[in-house]
Amino acid sequence: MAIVIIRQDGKTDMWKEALLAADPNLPVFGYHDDHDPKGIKMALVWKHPKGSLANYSNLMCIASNGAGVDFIFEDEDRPKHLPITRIVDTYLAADMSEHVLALILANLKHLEHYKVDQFNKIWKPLQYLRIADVRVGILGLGTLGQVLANDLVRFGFQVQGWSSSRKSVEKVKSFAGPDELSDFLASTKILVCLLPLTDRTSDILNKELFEQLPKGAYIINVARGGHLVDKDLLELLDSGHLSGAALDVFHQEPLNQEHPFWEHPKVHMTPHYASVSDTDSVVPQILENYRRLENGDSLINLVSKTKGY
Ligand code: OXD
Repeated sequence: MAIVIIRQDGKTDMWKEALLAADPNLPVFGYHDDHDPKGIKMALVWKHPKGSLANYSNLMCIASNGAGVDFIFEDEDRPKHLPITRIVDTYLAADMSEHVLALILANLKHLEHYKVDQFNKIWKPLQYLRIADVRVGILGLGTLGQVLANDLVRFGFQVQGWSSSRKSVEKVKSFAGPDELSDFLASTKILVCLLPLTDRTSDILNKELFEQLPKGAYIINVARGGHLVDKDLLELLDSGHLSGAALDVFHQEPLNQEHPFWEHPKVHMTPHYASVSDTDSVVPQILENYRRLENGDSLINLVSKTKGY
C-alpha cells in the first residue's frame, strides 16, 4: 500500500519530503519515480496530467492536494467510482481571508491608483470610502467564505453572502439560490468570488451578473479562472460600470503574455497565490486519510460527487 504524488508544478519533492518528515517509513513516490502502480492506494494530486490516474488499477482514493477539486472532475479518464478528498485547512482559509482583506483595504484607499500616479508624478487626492459604509458580498459561503465573512465583520464591514443553500453566520446576511441572486448583487459594492468551480458556477461572473451590481462595484476573483468571462469583465470595466477588478486566478495559468489583463489599468493581478497549502499544517490530514484507508475506516474531508465540491 503506497501513495503517489502527481503534480506538474515542480513541488512533488517538497510534498514527498514533508510526508516523509512526518513518517519516515511512509511508502510515497513521485509520479516519475520508479514505482509499482499496482501498490498505489492513494493518489495525492494537484492539476495532474489528465488520464494519469488510469494507470493505477488498485487505487482507493483520489486526494486533492488543495482546497479545490475542479481539476479532478475535469479529468474524464479518472476512475469515477473512487472517493475524492480535499484539503480543509485553517491556514488556507486564514491566508485567503488576509489576501482579500488586503485587496479591499487597498481598493478603499486607492493604493493601486496612487502607485500609478506616483510613477507619473501626479499629485491628486481622491475621495475614499469608510469601512462602515461598504457592503461586501461574498459569492460562496463555504469554509473559506465564512472565515472571510467573520473577519470582514470584525473589521466593521457590512457583509452578505450568497450560496446554494442558506447559511447562518453571525451578522452576515445570507442569500440563497438563484431567486435571491439579484437582490444580493443589487446591494453589493465589493463582490468577492469564493465559489467552487462546478458546471453550475462556471462562467457565473458574466455580463448579466455584473450589470446587476451597482455602478462602480469592484470585483475580486480568488476562486477559479473558469468562473469569469474575461471579455465581459473587460467590457464592463471599459464602460465604467465596474470600477476595477483584482484577479488571482485565470483560465490559463500562467496567463499568456498577450492577454489584455496584463496592461489593463483597472485590473490588479496576482499569480494564484492568495492562499497556498502549507505542508506542516496539511500533511497530518493526508496521513490521517492514508491510515483510514489502511484500516478501512471512512475518510475525512470527502467531496460530494453530486455537488462537485
Ligand atoms: C486550492 C488553490 O484550491 O490553491 O487549494 O486554488
